[in-house]
Amino acid sequence: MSDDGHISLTRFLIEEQRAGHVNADLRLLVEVVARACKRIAIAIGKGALGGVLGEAGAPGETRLNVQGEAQKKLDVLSNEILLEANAWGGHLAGLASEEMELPHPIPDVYPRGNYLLVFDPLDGSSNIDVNVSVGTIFSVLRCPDGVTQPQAAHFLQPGRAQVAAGYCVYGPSTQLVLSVGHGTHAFTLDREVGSFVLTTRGMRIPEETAEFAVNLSNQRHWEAPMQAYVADLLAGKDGPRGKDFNLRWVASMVADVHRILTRGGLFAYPLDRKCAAQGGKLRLLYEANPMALLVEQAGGAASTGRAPLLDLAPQALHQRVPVFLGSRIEVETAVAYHRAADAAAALSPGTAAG
Ligand code: P6P
Repeated sequence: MSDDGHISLTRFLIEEQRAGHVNADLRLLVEVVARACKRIAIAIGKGALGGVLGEAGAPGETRLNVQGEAQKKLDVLSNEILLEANAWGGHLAGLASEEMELPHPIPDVYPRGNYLLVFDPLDGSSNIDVNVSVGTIFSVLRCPDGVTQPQAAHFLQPGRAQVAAGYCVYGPSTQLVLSVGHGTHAFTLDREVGSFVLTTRGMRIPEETAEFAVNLSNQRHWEAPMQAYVADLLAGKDGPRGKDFNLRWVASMVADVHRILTRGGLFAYPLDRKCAAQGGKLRLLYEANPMALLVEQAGGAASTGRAPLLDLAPQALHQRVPVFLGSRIEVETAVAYHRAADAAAALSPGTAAG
């Protein structure tokens, strides 16, 4: 412990290595990602003074990323920072990013390691120009033995195969939330020293909650069980739930999930008619899976509404899925609405489940 009683991320990871929870390469990988997040935090913190706000590309031109979403300058910069930081360390066999259609190889001049890193370099970037919290989300997988040029298929591993996951939330404080499979822990950036300091060892999500996060403007597009579930939340203490619920929606997954990891709640981005054809809105490999690991490691639950998220076998690098995660009992309640609707539909074929 340092003289001010703080445990740095470096010390925490060394202790995790002594405990056999990580090896030297994975420890280095997490430290490299954390260092990249510090650089991203500095760029974001400059705001308009750093010339990094607004759309990427020439004035008046809207540049779309592989998702078909308008790309911000900070999306591009954050992606470049993470690619450069992870190129030379010898800990990775390959990387994949929300901002790139295909996996990014480690340059031949550098040694390769045994891990795959997949990330959303700046999630919620539509919030940047209005100064709302955004974040970087990352997930670490093992590269299959003998693979030195990983292709997309090598990243298609279920969320339970993750060896580490985390996010960095760029908010009033910059916090790194990390799991290496032994609990979920929060570190706050000490800007004066320039290092992440352990501020919550073992985050725990309350099993029950009176708070939910959903984009209510999509309500008319939801499946019937989701409409029924939320209608009962909104009915409050006079309805079947017998208590009032608060609604919070930042529209930045990292900010909403951080609130839930800190004080409980339910986060939902369900299927709706607008995104059903794509399988959902949020991406499985670099949004849903890392968040699901962090939440489960904090005693919460994470589901598609019908099955545990971490059990899904990914079919594509940028696959989208419906997401329900947070307080365990509330997630189970939402899942129960979906399963009851599916069971009723199975008994009377020809009527839609939702
Ligand atoms: P909507 C941000 O674009 C994001 O991917 C998540 O961070 C966030 O939870 C969601 O989309 C917000 O979606 O439809 O409310 O704008």
